[in-house]
Amino acid sequence: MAAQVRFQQSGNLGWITLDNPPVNALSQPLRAGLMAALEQAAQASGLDALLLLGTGRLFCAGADIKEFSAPPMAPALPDVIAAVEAFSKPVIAVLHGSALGGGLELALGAHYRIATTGTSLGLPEVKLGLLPGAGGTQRLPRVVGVPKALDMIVSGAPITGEAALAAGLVDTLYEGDALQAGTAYALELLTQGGGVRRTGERTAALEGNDPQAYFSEQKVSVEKRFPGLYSPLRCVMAVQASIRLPLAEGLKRERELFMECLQSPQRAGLVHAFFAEREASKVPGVTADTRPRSVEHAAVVGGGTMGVGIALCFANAGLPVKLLEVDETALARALQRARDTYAASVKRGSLSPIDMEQRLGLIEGVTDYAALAEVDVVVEAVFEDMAVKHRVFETLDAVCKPGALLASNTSSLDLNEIATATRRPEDVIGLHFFSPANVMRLLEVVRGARTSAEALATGLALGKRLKKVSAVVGVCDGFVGNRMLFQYGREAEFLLEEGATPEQVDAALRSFGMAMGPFAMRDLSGLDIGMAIRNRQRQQLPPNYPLPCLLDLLFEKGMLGQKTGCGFYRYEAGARTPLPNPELPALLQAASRQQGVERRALSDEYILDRTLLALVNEGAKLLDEGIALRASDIDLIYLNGYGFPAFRGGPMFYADTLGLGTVMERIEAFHRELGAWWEPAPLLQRLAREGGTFTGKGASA
Ligand code: T1G
Repeated sequence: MAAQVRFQQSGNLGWITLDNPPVNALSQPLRAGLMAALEQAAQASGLDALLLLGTGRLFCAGADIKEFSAPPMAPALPDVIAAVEAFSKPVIAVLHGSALGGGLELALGAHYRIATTGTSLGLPEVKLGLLPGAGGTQRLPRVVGVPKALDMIVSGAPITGEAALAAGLVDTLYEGDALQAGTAYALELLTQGGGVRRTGERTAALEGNDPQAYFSEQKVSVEKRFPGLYSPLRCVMAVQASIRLPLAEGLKRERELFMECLQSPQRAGLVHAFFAEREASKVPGVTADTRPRSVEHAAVVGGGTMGVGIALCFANAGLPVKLLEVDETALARALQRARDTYAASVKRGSLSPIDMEQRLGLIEGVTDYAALAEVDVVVEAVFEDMAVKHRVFETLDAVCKPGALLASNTSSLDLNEIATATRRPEDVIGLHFFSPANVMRLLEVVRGARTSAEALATGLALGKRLKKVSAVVGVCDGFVGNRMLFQYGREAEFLLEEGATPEQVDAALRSFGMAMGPFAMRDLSGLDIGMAIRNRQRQQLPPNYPLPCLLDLLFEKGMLGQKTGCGFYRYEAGARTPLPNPELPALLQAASRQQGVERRALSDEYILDRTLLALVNEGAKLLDEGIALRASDIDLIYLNGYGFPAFRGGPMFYADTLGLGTVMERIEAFHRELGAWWEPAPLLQRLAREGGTFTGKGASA
């Protein structure tokens, strides 16, 4: 349905309604409609007050993000908001659901604001690599004061209606119908002689602070909180203008800074990440008519680190969950782990003791499979061994009710093989959580060859309920995330045998924006895990696919990473800070000799290409094989499960910003130099030849 804006009047009261499903985004037609409706209202006779309302489930989600890569189209949102503020009669914004970004800026142009308790009010532009570009950095400080405004703008975090009332951002809270509440408020306002109250005529307060010193501190703090990010600092600079300049000048300064952010490649990456998260929920074969099954009771088989983490996910979502272990001793250990995990959150202040007990009350320890007979979903999280998983699924198949979703948390074993242990392969799915499962947002939903659309829809709905970011993947060794990680980790290790040090490789990737370098990450997860995978690969790989030998040398010395105090790095007892491992230089030399490689100096750029393009090439192969549905799903997986910097958009988006012709040249050079591992993916070859991109966005995205 086309976007539309309606002006209506009853007696001395008028109201303008935004109607642009699904979120009343302020697209060009909606902005033009608003200007026309304001003109109508100005001409209306006998009008004493004007309401602004949004149809549907929320007031307004802000500017239309889809318009950012197109040239700006009049009327610009700041001009629309200026027209609202200049209106000759009191304008009241009646908020519900969400008032975000330009939606809240529109409400700030109104003279009064009322909201329901649960309304979410925020300026999340910084999460898109932007800053509020329609007056938010100038008007919000004038309403709630500089410190509160700065906190909201730099964090991008929304506040509730109640918090907004306390901050003075809304004038009152209401319940029930927005139009009725707005009408009642307007009539009461007029009775009390309330008139226009223009935000722009107020001053931004910074009580008791020396502005120069305050903003200098804020800039330092923001640089520390958001290293490498472009827009947070500009948010501070824009808010600073609100106390130095009158509104008109401040808006000009805001616009300059907004345009700088809009042109930044970081905005392109972050906007891509925003849409990637929403695109991932669109899965072939799963339509709006595919009804997910109801999930009210869950179970987890296996009370190890992952099993307990998964059980906490269910408890955190308010779902009762049975946690099954083999015997009382193992069960007691698992339940204690759950309690300790929550206790750590209470200690940090992120969970109340009452909530802790309430959530623990949802976790019931059991040792008999019969207790799982009525649950709606079971997640198996036992040892990564096919025989063990077969036994578990045979038992679940015998015990669980028809229609129960039987999920495996396996990180790389063949889900189709696991499904053969049951008579209901259509109900078998993979739910690959990432450790720690109760913290990491990513969930790979693994679609088996015979997984039904309904089971898949149920898995996706469950992921949303657990507040996970889900991506559907096909069955292969390592699915999407880990299969790409194998390539990345192997290349990083080869670089150590060719001349680099762990410190250099990790620093290069951290400066690129990775949350953690590959060697610090492997010390954290434990080198024994990598060794088990390496041994399996050795048995499977043809001879022209060489493997590094350094890991074996470390493993032979019992250097398994943090768990033994020493791996690629050394760790003081009880500490996690990576320190140089004094024995490593000799091991690097030994590995180079064993591989017959002459050590040489490697540049950071070379290190980045060897590691990041290994991700890109494997991602392209996963797309070729249909294991990943779309490039943005791969990006979503890497942003939410592997610490890839969101402002880069993800490995596939990053490749697009380099240009696939350039990427192809570099990979072909590696192929010539390094052999079979660097065979360019067919999709990459085709796109590079055709001048295409993985994500449909080029460098100028
Ligand atoms: N523009 C365009 N499309 C949007 C949109 C937006 N602002 N917000 C949501 N959508 C689409 C989304 O892609 C999805 O599409 C559908 O709406 C439902 O969204 C000048 C420059 C409001 C909390 O950052 O946070 O204002 O997949 O699945 O879970 O200063 O949407 O159906 O095709 O997320 O109920 C600032 C972004 C913009 C808010 C609702 N505003 N949106 O969540 O639904 S920049 C934001 C959200 C700006 C000004 C600046 C959420 C939501 P599809 P959904 P939801």
